[in-house]
Amino acid sequence: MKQSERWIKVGMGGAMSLMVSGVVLAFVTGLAAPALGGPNLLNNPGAEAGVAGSIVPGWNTTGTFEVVSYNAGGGFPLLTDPGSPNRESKFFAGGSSAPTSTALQTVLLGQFAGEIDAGSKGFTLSGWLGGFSSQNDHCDVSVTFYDSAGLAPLGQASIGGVRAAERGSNTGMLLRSVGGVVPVGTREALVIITMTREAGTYNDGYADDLSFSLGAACPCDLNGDGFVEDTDFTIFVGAYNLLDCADPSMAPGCPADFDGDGLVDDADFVVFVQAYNELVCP
Ligand SMILES: [Ca+2]
Ligand SMILES: [Ca+2]
Ligand SMILES: [Ca+2]
Ligand SMILES: [Ca+2]
Repeated sequence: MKQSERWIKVGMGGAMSLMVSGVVLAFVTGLAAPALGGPNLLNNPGAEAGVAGSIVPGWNTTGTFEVVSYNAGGGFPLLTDPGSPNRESKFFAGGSSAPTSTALQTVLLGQFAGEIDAGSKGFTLSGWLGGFSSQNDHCDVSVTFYDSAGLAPLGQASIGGVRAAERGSNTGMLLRSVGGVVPVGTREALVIITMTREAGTYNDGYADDLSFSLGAACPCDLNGDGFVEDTDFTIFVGAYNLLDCADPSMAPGCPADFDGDGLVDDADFVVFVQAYNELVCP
């Protein structure tokens, strides 16, 4: 990346906050937050395991939930249709006939108990969701947090609702994302994909490249005072100027690399700006 392509010009002094505000106006809409922090905890998140039309490894399914190959014909999504850049060869679909098809997977979170109970663990649920042409068949994905007994729901978040109007009546999938703080007491998370048929006989709720990951509850609060403000921005700019997490001058753990790709770059700046705009940590 050329330095001239980077957004922040270090050393602007008092102009920094103003510039951040301008970027908020320009970029805060239309960008889904990337998964922050840790790895994707889902098994078979992109439908690549197993065989198309057969059982779906990693997920317990109901209805006619199935895996379909891109370019399968019959109006199914093409490899060139809107969707995940990392889609590989298969996606999830609602299947041949059921008006509602589901797939669920439980993620055990006991290894994170300490941070969860301190209220310092955040989560991100994301996925590419969509449907067929002008039909309103769609996909919703929810995560519900449970205690150690697996009985009492402690909280829930969901993404979905990518109906025809949101797709411009085109076949394909759009990225949706939601995040928050993992409720205190959580020991497992139940992720449910729900495909809903609105038209025709085939349930054309589609999904690919789902992700459920945990990270810091407020990763952009780089000095840990509960707010994302100018002090954090100064720290961020220092890391942005170094760019590479491998730089010996970078803070240990490279905390400003919010999307975990090994660089502190414009993608991280977008994440920072969103948090800066909200100011107070969740
Ligand atoms: Ca896939
Ligand atoms: Ca349909
Ligand atoms: Ca702060
Ligand atoms: Ca990064």
